[in-house]
Amino acid sequence: MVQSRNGGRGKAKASPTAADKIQQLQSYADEPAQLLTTNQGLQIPDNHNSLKAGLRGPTLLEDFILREKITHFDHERIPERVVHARGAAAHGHFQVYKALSEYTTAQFLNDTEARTPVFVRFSTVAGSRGSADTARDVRGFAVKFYTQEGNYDLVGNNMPVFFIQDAIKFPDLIHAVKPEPHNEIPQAASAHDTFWDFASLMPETTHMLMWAMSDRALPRSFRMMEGFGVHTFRMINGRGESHFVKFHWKPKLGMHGLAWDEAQKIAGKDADFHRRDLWDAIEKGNFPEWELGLQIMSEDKAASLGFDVLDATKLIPEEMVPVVPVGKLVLDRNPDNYFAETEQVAFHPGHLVPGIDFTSDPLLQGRLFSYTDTQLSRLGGPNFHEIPINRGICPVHNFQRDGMHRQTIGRGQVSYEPNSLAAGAEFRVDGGLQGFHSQPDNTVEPPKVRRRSPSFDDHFSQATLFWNSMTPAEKDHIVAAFRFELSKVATVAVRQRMVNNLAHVDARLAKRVAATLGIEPPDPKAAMGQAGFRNVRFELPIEESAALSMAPRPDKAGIQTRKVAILANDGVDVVSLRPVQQALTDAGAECWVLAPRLGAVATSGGRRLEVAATLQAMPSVMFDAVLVAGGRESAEALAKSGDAVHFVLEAYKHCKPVCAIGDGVALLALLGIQAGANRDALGNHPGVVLGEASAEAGVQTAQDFIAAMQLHRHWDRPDIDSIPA
Ligand code: HDD
Repeated sequence: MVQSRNGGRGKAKASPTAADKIQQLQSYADEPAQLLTTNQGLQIPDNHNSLKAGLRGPTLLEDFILREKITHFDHERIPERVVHARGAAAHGHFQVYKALSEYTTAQFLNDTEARTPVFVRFSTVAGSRGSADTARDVRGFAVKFYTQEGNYDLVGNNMPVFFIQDAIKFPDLIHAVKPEPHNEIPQAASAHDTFWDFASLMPETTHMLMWAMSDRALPRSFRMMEGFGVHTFRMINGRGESHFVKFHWKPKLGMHGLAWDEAQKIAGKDADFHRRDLWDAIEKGNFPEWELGLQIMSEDKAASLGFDVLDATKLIPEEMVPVVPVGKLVLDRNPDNYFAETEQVAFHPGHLVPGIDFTSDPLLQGRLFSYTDTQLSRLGGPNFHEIPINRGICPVHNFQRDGMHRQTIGRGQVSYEPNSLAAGAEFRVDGGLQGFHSQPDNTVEPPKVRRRSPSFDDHFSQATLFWNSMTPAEKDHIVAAFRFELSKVATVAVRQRMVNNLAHVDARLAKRVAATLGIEPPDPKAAMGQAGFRNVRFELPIEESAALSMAPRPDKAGIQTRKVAILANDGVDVVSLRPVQQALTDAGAECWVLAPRLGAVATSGGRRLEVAATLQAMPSVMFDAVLVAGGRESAEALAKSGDAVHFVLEAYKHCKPVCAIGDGVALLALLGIQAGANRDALGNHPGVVLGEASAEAGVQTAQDFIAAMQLHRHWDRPDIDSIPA
């Protein structure tokens, strides 16, 4: 007897391809353009009228067509994920550059020919399924590899550390950050009393709080953020040798963030901002890519780092153990159906393949229980692995049976092992398998204890490392974020306790945060008196780590897929605009002509320039850069339009590259952008490009604008608070 979770659909092959998974999924897809039927296959005669006792009479209970339809509708919701409820996902593949046999037996990390199919789901953590994408939050980065040896899930985040050290605190953490239980306010926001109450009483959260208050919590796009496995895992090679490993995903498009004011506005203007961005990029063939990087170290090396690698509030600085690129992840296909795929996909850090193993990290250990458990209530029973998106593409055989929604038809008399009655189809156990539980030191130290290891006691040194690694602009953003969040905390004592803790990260940080909160200056000694506070700092050999900063650097990928708004009105000069627009398009940017109305605007040469969207429908927060086209009449009309003025000022305030051509420059001057204020020490306006109104000047204007766009944002723009937008 052979039970297969492939359900007879698709055979296991030596090296599965992305096509295998697609084929498997498509065998479940419905056929288009068919006659409507009931679930029993009966053709539906009329889908507009229920069966009634007379034309104006009551509906009859016997109308089983009505009842079936309504009943199904009544039950079409399932519980949303208790965390990470809001997400977006895509299919793709992973390919390793070079066999990693020195470290792992995992087939998908050894076969350089294999394009392992993957399904990747990105998410926010705190908000519910209908919340906005751009909330200040951690982002989930969960990857399911459908390997020939079974499914492997790398269930990570876009930050390399976590708030807590032991899974037993996870329900408390999540209850504190979720909307408060008495009034269910606020949605998808940590800026409220219960979160900061908990955080301030749990100093182990401090390092992660620094990340959560940084621009990492406001990604410009899922495509432009890093991912991390967070925990230290193990890799086991063919000789049974174990190495510790940390997983990193490095985005091809570089790392970029939004301004906080911008993120909040996007939440209202386009709550699906990240979801749409991922979907559109894939539809247009701009397939997002990440490199998988590994920090691999021997257990001796790990023991010499000076902190405990089993503590998930610690990262391993890249200066101490370099990240080695080992393979590439490409997302190239959108799901066919959100519910069937993105909603029903079930990840689990314990879905491992031989050659990759977990460690005793107490946060990870708790996760190993939680994920299967949560699927039972979310997906309605123990057979969620049979849902198409969760099925492996290798055969599955075992004697588990029955349960809600079981689909596999187990054949024969036998559902136990060992047996002698299965007539040649008995399932065997391969005693030669390497990997799980085979690592050399898989022993436990007696006695049982319910205590934290003293090696987990340092809660501040890596928070300080993070702070020290930030640029001045990044530090400003972190201070502003703490101020914003804590200003929403009504309880003064919570605000005070939090800045007292921050004084142990950096005295200036704490002082700056405290300055606008109506509280006493930070008192580090008061923090030390609190329960749970450990006055311990382990020595780190470095004071800063460049890899922690998101400081703008010109991207290798240039300006691909960046969105540029071109503001125009009747009288626009397309002669000077065209070469710039062409160069931007050639460099991979998307140009949108915006005007106060749809259709077209009249050019100064008497032609038509097609308009892509109105200024009102696509406000500045939807774009990465702004170009004010030339043409006197156009520039004057834009200057009179409150929407256009606000558009440019807002983009400028959000530190986006701004370019003006010819008469468009006058608009910038009018807004004060070209006047005395907001200049840097060299007298320049960072990221502002002024172009002359001629076709010849276009090449230079485009070059300068592209260079400004490669930096993505000009966070060092001076006096930005003075901009009224
Ligand atoms: Fe978790 C979902 C990532 C700690 C319990 N988690 C979930 C998802 C991601 C993470 C990306 C969404 C997966 C998806 O898209 O379906 N979680 C993390 C990371 C953690 C972490 C990186 C720390 C390093 N999680 C964590 C702990 C617990 C959980 C300590 C419980 C003890 N997480 C869950 C869960 C979820 C989940 C309740 C909700 C939905 C699901 O699992 O499938 O089991």
